[in-house]
Amino acid sequence: MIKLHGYPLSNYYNMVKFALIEKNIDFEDVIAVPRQGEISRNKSPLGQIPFIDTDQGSLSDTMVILGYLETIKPEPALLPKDTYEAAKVWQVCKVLELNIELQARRHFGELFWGGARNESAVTDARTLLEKGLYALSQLGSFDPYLCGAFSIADIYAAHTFIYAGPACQKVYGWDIVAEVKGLQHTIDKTNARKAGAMVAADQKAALNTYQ
Ligand SMILES: N[C@@H](CCC(=O)N[C@@H](CS)C(=O)NCC(=O)O)C(=O)O
Repeated sequence: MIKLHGYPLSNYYNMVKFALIEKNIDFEDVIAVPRQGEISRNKSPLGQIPFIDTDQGSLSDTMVILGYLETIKPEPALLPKDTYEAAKVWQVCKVLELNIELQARRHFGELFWGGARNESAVTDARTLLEKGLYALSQLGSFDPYLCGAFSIADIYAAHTFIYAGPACQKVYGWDIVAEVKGLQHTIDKTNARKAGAMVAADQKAALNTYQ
């Protein structure tokens, strides 16, 4: 059985958990908190969560894990059957990762731990965020989900904007979700799914435990 390592305040961990639940894949949850030095570098070479144990060994990086899960259990599908349409879902995920999540993450210290503003990130992160939001507007159909049918892109988006939104609000006074027409609606639909509610409940319960 797959073991999922991480903890429910991690948005990346929550993406993988969401997919495992959606795909009805049995898994064992193993709590691992990076700041508590609990990450095996043999299993997760960058020392990051999430990572999974499979029968063949460990795997880390959320997008890699999501692709792996889709391959080992194609149904219920979280990717379009059409190869090109599936590639477009991955393209959206890359934009979310590189231009939204990683840029907003540069402000997480201020958002979560009251750290000083990351002044060197303020301008260049914003430029990349603007590009990312434009790309999402271009790539998404938002009808009814980000890329049409519910997909990995929706899981990625919901658990990117969950922290990226408040971070940009705090630093820039900027509502980045509102910049992309239809995005809030698809995030709400994603969070309203059974898996979304389960992940959110665990995240809420963890708030008191891990901060
Ligand atoms: N590229 C990784 C990023 C995962 C990541 O940044 N995880 C955070 C927790 S949300 C972490 O492990 N941080 C500790 C560290 O980077 O040392 C992925 O897609 O899974």
